Amino acid sequence: MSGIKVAAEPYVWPYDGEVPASRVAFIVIDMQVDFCGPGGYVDAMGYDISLTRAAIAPIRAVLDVARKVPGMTVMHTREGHRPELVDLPANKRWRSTKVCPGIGEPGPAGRILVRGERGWDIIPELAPAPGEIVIDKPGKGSFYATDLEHVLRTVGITHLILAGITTDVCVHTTMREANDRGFECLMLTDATGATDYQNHLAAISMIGMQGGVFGATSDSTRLVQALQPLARD
Ligand code: C5J
Repeated sequence: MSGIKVAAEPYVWPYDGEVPASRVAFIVIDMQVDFCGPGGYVDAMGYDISLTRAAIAPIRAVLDVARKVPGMTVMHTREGHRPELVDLPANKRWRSTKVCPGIGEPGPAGRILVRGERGWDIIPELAPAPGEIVIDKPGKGSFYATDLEHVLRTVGITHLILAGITTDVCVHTTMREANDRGFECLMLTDATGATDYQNHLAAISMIGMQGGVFGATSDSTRLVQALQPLARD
């Protein structure tokens, strides 16, 4: 086998047969302290961070092999705002204060979702390797107000494999944005996680509708199996 082909639902991914690794990006979304670390935003809001932390080991397993596949791109995203909060829409700010602490306010890991603060950092276990692309975004989707699409098209990426948190918010929004732009998407169900497990399951179920309305879903084990024959030490 010379390309990537993954057992998935509701179809073997991708739709167009085997895709060369050089046209595939593995995108790890928002694995930041604020979303899965102790003292981060999600923790401060009172959610159970074991649900978002469940994605860490599966992502790590994929990273270990994806980094050895010649030509495959690994990318990371971070949600966060400028320290002056000039890119924080008033409605997002207002809503966040309903479940305190609000975005921009001090929390145990620094100002919530503010660029440069400890909580905004990607967790050390999944830190970007030298040369991996990091996209900073002010919203939930990774395409909005970023150069992600420009970078993907410039590098020649046509297929995206999505992991990270949270399944129902930033991962789903990014998958929908990517799908509308013609990128062929695969989301990994065990390498994602939500603050509410039922929402995680619902987000997976939505992808499978209409023959794969946003793409397909698989898991880290099946992706690693598909990548291993292409990996080089
Ligand atoms: C959220 C995200 N859930 N990364 N952000 O607010 O999904």
